[in-house]
Amino acid sequence: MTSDQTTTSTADAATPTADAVAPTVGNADYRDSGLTFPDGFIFGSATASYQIEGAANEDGRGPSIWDTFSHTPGKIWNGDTGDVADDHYHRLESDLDLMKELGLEAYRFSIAWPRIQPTGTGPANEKGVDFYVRLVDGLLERGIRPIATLYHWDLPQALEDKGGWANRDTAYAFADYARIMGEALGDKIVTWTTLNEPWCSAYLGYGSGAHAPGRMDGADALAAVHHLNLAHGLAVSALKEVVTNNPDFSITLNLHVIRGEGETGPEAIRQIDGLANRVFLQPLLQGSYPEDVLADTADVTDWAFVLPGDLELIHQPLDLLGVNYYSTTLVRIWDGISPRANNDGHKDMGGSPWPGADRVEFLAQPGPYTEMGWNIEPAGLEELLVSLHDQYPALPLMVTENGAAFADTREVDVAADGTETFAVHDPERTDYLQRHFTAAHRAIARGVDLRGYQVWSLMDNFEWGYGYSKRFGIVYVDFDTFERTLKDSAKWYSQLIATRSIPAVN
Ligand code: IFM
Repeated sequence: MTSDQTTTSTADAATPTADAVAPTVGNADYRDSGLTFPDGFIFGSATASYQIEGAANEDGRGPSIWDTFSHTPGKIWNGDTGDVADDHYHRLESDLDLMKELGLEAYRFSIAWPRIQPTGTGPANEKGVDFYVRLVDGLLERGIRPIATLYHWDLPQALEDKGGWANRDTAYAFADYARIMGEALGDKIVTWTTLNEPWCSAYLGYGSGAHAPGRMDGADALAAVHHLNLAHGLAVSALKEVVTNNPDFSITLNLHVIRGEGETGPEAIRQIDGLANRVFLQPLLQGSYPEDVLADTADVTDWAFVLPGDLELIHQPLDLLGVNYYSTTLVRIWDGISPRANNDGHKDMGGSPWPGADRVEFLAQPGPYTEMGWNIEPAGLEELLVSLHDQYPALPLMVTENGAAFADTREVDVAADGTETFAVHDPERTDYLQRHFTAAHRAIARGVDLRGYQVWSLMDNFEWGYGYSKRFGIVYVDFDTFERTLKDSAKWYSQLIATRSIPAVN
């Protein structure tokens, strides 16, 4: 396999992956306009509770691992926290109006578990539940489809104190919480997502230490992988017992599109594909763990936390798979001579997010890059969607996150009549979105059952370890006044939604 051959990251280890998908055609070709999306394709935007809500100590909300982590010196850029974030909790009605103004057909939000159960177990906090009832009712009144995620990383701190996701009990607590939310919102939610990006929860939270709770232990990270998978299965079962409206049940994964360099590329791809992709896809969709991952990680853990019957619990029928895509990954096996790059696109806090794959080296990739330093590669999205469809043809897909951070600034535009308005000119983000919507359209043209696309993110927000320094929103937030301003990319997206056709970029 040569360095310019590519593979998508989702194939079964037993299947040769390198040529599963036609080689990419490059970024330059991903700038079409005029492509029309099929009827029923759902255009929306996404956020997450800790990143936007604020009101961290209000109405009975308990502390989450992100409250603890963000208040720990040295963990977050500039010492930022989610205490206030976008103040969305207090601006719910005007934010809902903004979504309506944009023409969103769906809104993907997450529910803060510690608002519902302040210590992670026990009865529901009615004020917390009420916030999400108001949110969902507000969406439905405006004709916007609610896509609810139960867990986007804000674990109640009290559960972390008992071991967090490395403790099996957390999976059962999660199912109880899912049941509470199913009872509260069950006839109103059309798509339930159990977990957002369990890769991040497990490996960044318990392996590298870049995310809350900031632990650095490979065995704990792998235990967390399993308990998150188990939590998903138990939560789907719990929801099915209580909801009445036949919704879609889903999970969202940040699957890695992995390319290999040189002769060792295929082996490095196999290892990272196993840890990043197959360790989730295979139990969820086939009811087993990949044998090669168990072997690769045998020095880290014996996987004794997988109990008889667990895989049947995990392997629940899925109606939809959520796909979050931003960039690609380039790997090879470290030859022991060049300095090892530990940069896999996330903050380096000292631990490894790749237990058992110590010899895999992550290489810099050709640009252009977003403000995160992530390479812009729309071909990767098409490859990923096509590859998933090839492997799981009956499984509908949705892009549940895609977007980009750029260094936006708000300006005052003066019209011919002297009227002054705020504006944010973000041509790089519009260009990024145009290329990735084109990639999604191409995937549909190649037969992929792609049901929709949720742009990350509706508004600038708390970008985890990077605090407020990275702006992913299509809506600009002034973090002093909390005033919202539509960026040019938001206006472009509105036009796309209104016409269902990719607009040209001016
Ligand atoms: O902001 C995050 C989001 O919470 C999860 N997916 C990736 C985004 C950008 O880093």
